[in-house]
Amino acid sequence: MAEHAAKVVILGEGAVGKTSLVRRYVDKAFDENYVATVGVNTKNKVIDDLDIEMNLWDIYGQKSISPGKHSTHYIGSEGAVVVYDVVRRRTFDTLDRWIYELFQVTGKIPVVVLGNKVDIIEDYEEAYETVFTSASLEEFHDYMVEEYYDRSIYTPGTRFVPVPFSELKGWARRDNDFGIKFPYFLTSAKTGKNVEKAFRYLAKRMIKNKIRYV
Ligand SMILES: Nc1nc2c(ncn2[C@@H]2O[C@H](COP(=O)(O)OP(=O)(O)O)[C@@H](O)[C@H]2O)c(=O)[nH]1
Ligand SMILES: [Mg+2]
Repeated sequence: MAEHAAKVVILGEGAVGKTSLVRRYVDKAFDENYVATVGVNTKNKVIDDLDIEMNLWDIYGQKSISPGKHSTHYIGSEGAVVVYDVVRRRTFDTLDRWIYELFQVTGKIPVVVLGNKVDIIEDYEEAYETVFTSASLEEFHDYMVEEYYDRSIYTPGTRFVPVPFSELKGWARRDNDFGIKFPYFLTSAKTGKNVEKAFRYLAKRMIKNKIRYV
């Protein structure tokens, strides 16, 4: 038995990669096929050297947030991973609402914010030998439609608008509704980039938080 045990909820809009991030972290695997989560899946992960067992609650993604719908699943959470999709701005714009809904139930608890699917941007930059921030929005959108509409990861009609890193930084440092500096990571469940690091960071914050209140 680990010394610490903590419930962690994974939040964010549908198809941002919540299930994939947990799968990458716990099972070291990735699947490009999108299967919407039904109900809630939980997985345990022990970090031996931190002596903590995290009980990860992967809550079903849906098209958009509807207040109160998830609240019962938040009860008892000691930390949260809040995820958006770096190529769909809409999923970034609702971060405040997800966190607000969470904090209503749990009070302020440690949160890490993940801008997921950063591999898509890296692939784009490699293909065009440019940075996506210098691409026109139309060019980026056309690229995404060309590359991704025939895969199951996005439904046809999806609007692709990338979120610049500077905006994530600005939101996490000051432009959020909570007056909190949120730690943030750009991740890829596909390549594994920063996934381990992000969960580990959250684990450390939760341990600190617990010790403070014991
Ligand atoms: N390229 C890429 N695709 C991803 C990544 N994470 C998730 N996906 C894909 O995005 C879709 C939705 O992922 P899923 O984990 O089911 O999202 P959830 O609804 O938030 O649980 C699936 O097709 C995944 O394969 C990522 O980091 N990179
Ligand atoms: Mg899911």
